[in-house]
Amino acid sequence: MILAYAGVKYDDERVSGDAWAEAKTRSPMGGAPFITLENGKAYGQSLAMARYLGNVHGLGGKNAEENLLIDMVVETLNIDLLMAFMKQRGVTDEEKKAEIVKDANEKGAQWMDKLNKCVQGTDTFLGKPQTSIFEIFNAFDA
Ligand SMILES: N[C@@H](CCC(=O)N[C@@H](CS)C(=O)NCC(=O)O)C(=O)O
Repeated sequence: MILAYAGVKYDDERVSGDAWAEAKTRSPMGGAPFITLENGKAYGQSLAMARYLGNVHGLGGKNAEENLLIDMVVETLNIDLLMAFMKQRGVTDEEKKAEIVKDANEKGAQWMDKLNKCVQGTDTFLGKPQTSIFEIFNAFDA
């Protein structure tokens, strides 16, 4: 999405089955996603890749404090919120599962509200003043 947003040419390799078994051997951590740069070196970890591509294509913060704010938002959504929903993995009791989802939704709403307050008045996100976290999250989730 970062490369598409930045208008950069890239190969989007989507694999499954035997093709994934082969691609896995090229992944530095053995998982997906991973990126192979023009110099042939491959790197993994989605957030590290996003941070790198954001910095390379002018979507990073303008200074260390802006990067701190960006990382705070990204880690809240992509680690804490994701983990809250992931807790339902392997849970077979439907009632317990519903409880986990309810808890994750409640936490998510609280965190979104807090993050929205933190970005008000900043122009850090996609260069737009006061762009709502909800807009960004919804755009990436679409
Ligand atoms: N923290 C890593 C997680 C990577 C990960 O768990 N990838 C899974 C898919 S979501 C994977 O490659 N599973 C298949 C495998 O390990 O063979 C990231 O954000 O990139």
